[in-house]
Amino acid sequence: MKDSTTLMAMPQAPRDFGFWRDGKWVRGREKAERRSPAHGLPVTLTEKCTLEDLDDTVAVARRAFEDRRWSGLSGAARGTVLLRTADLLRRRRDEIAYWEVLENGKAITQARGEIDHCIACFETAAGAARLLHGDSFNSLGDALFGMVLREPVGVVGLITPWNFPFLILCERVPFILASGCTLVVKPSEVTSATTLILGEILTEAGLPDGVYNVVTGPGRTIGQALTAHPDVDMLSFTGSTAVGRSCVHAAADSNFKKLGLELGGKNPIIVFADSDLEDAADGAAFGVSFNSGQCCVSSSRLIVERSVAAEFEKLLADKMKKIVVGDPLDPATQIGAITTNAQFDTIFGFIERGQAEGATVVTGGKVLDFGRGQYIEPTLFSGVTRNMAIARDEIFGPVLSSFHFDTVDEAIEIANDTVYGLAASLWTKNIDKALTVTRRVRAGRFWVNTIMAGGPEMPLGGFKQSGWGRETGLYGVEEYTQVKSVHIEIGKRSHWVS
Ligand code: TXE
Repeated sequence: MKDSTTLMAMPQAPRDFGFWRDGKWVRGREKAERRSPAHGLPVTLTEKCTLEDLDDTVAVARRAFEDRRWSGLSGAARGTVLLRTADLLRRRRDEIAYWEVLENGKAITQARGEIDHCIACFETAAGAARLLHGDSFNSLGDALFGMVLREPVGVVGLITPWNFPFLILCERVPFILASGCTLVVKPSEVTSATTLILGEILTEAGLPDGVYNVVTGPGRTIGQALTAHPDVDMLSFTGSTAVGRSCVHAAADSNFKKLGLELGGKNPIIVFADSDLEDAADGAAFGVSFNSGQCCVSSSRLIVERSVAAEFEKLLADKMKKIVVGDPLDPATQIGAITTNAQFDTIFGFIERGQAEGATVVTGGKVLDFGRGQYIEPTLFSGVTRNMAIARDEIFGPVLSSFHFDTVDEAIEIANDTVYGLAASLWTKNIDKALTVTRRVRAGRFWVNTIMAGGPEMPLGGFKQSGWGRETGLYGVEEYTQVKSVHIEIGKRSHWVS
């Protein structure tokens, strides 16, 4: 780790945030302190909202929806606010990236790249707001005409996690706003800063008060109450599969609110012998280590053709050893700290369990001690069997388990041997294999000869226990709409009662 004087400075004192309601800051509740996971120092203070705060905030979002101050505008007018937001984000890019790093522990260069992606989300959604449309049926006979309207679903509750606090927010908020909905957002209690800053920015961009609101506080109180709230029309949740399941129960027990869920993954990266092995090794090193592996689409299972397995694992291990782990405020750092103590214990627990169950560490496996913060080396396991915990469970850390195959069918069978279906990556120069595997592996996002590529034009979301619904692109706007069928009679009615 470099001398701290060569790095960006830490804040003198923790930044003190209110929560964001009806276009202004609200303060005065008990405070929660967040310490930087990379430095161990306090960086932010946020409000612990009460259940009454939540009710009041949902009521604000409800009023803003019912009086049509936002949904009543044209798509073009909504798009203009989203484009202005993109401009303001561009101006405040470095500031937002800085707070993201301090609360999350991710590398500063990565965080800046994420803000660029967020800007692109707002720009894409601005266009989508203008393009959103329904359908018509001119095929119902001369006496009847049919229209299908898309209407905003209403008040949306949005619960986001700590791994990509701003990116996951921006893969949803602009698309929800494009649809005409209003929002109550509950960010993770450890990474709330940038979600709150977005409130200020949206208001400056001209978003009417009460359309975007943020409550802060623990998931098990405020988050849980939002999932069960009878006046929330739709809940979008990104986080653990266990809490996702509790959202389904809460929706059923309250008002059958519509749900969007993005949950865990156990994502395969399949490498055929005919691929460019150097490219594939680089892709795998990136896929497992990016954001310290705390990514729902991180590569977690390497499935490599047996004839090249030894050569490939060596290439990959050499790459993984060269990844620069360190202080996230250092621009040279590629991966920073593990975001929470609990996640650090989870990841290290899996590394110990993998060894205890008989797998072999090819590289990594150790905690990196820089005197402060919590860091884990990118880790590759070989000799993994399919019943081991590291083969089946989401680790959510920089840990990759290697499996070997002999045939295309076997590669597909191993890839599908999971309850999850979020993402998959495939490396081959053979078009037949590429298309066959893409068609038969059950995952919501697929990358061929690349990994974690793409932009907000394309939809994202999971198959199987990885979730329900899709975010981003026109799909991501439609997700937050309801479809209404309108039947219009033409001419004189043929009477039922004579
Ligand atoms: O997630 P939680 P945690 C996975 C990953 C990780 C595990 C646990 O495997 O190791 O989940 O992480 C809010 N009702 N992912 O415990 O608890 C919470 O405040 C309503 C994958 O941090 O699911 C936060 O805002 N909300 C994932 C959000 O849920 C509740 C990203 C996520 O926290 C709640 C994160 C409740 N009862 C973790 N309890 C991905 N898909 O990217 C908590 N929350």
